[in-house]
This record gives sequence, structure tokens and C-alpha cells, in this order.
Amino acid sequence: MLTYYSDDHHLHHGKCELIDGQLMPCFEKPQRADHILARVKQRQLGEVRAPKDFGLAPIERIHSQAYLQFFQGAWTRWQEQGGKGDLLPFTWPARTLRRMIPNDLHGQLGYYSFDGGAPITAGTWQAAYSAAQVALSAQAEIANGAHSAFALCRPPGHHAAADVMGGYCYLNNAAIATQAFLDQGCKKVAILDVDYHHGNGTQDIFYPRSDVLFASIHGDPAEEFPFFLGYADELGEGEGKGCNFNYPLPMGSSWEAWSAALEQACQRIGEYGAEVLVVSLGVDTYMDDPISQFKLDSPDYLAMGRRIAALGLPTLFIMEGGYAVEAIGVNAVNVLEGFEGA
Ligand code: OKP
Ligand code: ZN
Repeated sequence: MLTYYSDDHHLHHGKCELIDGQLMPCFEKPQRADHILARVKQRQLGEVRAPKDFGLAPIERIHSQAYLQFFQGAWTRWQEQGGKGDLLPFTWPARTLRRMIPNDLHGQLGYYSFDGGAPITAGTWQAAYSAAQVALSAQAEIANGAHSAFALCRPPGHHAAADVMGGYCYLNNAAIATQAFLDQGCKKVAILDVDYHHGNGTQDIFYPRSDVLFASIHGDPAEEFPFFLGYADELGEGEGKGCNFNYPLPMGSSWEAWSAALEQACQRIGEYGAEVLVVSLGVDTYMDDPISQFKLDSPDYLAMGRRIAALGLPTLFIMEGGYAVEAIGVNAVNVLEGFEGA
């Protein structure tokens, strides 16, 4: 399987995040992608290529111009104000406030985000832009006939909506690649999100549409981030009714419960009749993940890959979460090797 990867991800290195009442070093750090890349090479999964540049147009198919302009220019504005640390939002237009776009940088940052988990640093735009190009390059590979490809994206993307960042995510790599398939003539694409956290951004982007089926297996949002989306009764709206499936699972779930949900999700994907599958590949379902509460073990990821392969669809794997840095390479590549029949 071909891997696309860009060193540009190193340009994004947030300093800290607020977790359990404490400022901690960011869990979403460059070593994550470094470990996955090392494992890809160690296992000789296949060639590793730098992305091509498809420009902004395919990104603008998902994200609003205003949001992209804001994101691209935010760091420079912060520098002009003499800002020193990472750019982080601290006020959001919650229920009792007006949903408006203020002139101030931090006002706008609050408007364009849903949490304080997506720091903007000097290189965040470039890293996120390159991650989207990584996704698009792997997408093109499949459009040109490959049965599978791996987009080693960092930062991740599945929490980002059309004009909202958050949860370590800025540009929705999976959504951008999915839209590219559709724009190239595909009629139906399925997205399977196996990250521990609900892919709220991806769900929101495709919620009213019938050309994309979104299925996600994740920690029950009643007790887990992102809390405000990802429940089982969210089935899509309008033409998209019946094209959204959430499988929230209780804290502590292991492979037995997880694989039963995967079975149901695969059933739906099969019925839907997708031409292509996009997998939002998070491995924070791992038992030793520092911010997650599932109990999958490394061999389970081989089984996960095998079950996904049984769908028989051309499959684009897009890297999302996974924070047990030492194991992330083994776990992510196990899914890919399982898919390939290892
Ligand atoms: C990104 B991806 C928990 C704080 C959670 C956000 C987690 C974002 C995960 N106390 N912070 O889905 O792996
Ligand atoms: Zn996650």
C-alpha cells in the first residue's frame, strides 16, 4: 500500500492544552506521525511519497472562504499584535450571546472554533494545508485505480466542520478527500470513522446529503468529548436521512463490543452501495491511550483491517487520532496490514 506523507506536519507543534483542570503538553504532537512513518518503513508497507499540490480549490469545496482566510491569516495578525505564545480561543458565542463575527482576532477565533483544543502556531496553516494535500494525493491514487492508499495526515481533521476548528483539527482531510471523489464523478462514498472520538465535523458537513454515508464508532458523547454530537438518534436530515449512523459505546469497551458495532457499520455501508470507502483511522481506541477509555489491543487492529477489507471496496485510509505514541505506529499499520491480508 502506498503512503503519502509530508514533513510539513513538524511545522505544527502546539505547546499546551487544558485537560482535567491543568495545562498539559499537547497530546497531539509531531512524534505521533514520526512513529507511524517509522513503522510504515519498518514493515515495508510500500512506497512513501510526498504529496502533490492540488491548491486551495478542493479545500474550498468543504471549508468556507471566510474560515480559510481567517485561519490562513490568524498567526500574522497575532504577531502584529505582539502575541507571544500559541493563539488559543477563550470565548465562544454560547447560547446567551450573539452569534456574530467581531473584528477582534480573539473574537473571531471564538467564532471559528468550538473548543480550546486547536492552537494556532506559526506553522499550523502550512501543516494543515499539507495534510489536506496528503489526503488529496492518496485520494488521486485510488481515483487512478489503486485498491487502497494511506494518507498519513497530521494534524487530524475529523472534528473540523465547514467553518469551525477544534479537537486538534483545522481542515477536515477525510471530508476534503470524500468531496474530491464525488467531484470526479463518484456517486456514493462511505466514510467509516473508527477514531475513539465522534467525528462531529465530518458528520456535520455531510448531514443533509445522500451522496455520503457517515458511520462512526466512538466513546458515548454522553460522557466523552465532543459531548454535543455523536448520539445514536442522529440519522441525517432531509435527503441525508438514513445516511448517518453513530455507534456510541460505553467507557471501557473492548474488542468484543467494538467489533460488534463494526459489524453493524459494515452492514450499513454494504447496503448503501458505496463505490469507495474513506476510513478516518484513529487508533486512540487502544487500551493504553492516555486520553481515551476503550480497551483495544494491538492484534485487534489487524482484525479491524481484515473486516474493513471484506467490504471489497477501494479504501482510502486517513490518519486521525491516537496518543499512545510508542504504540501508535504498530496499531495504525496493523490496520493497514490486516486490510492487505497479513
Ligand atoms: C482528537 B481526535 C479530554 C479533553 C479532550 C480533545 C480531544 C480531541 C481528540 N479531557 N480533548 O479525535 O483524536
Ligand atoms: Zn480521537
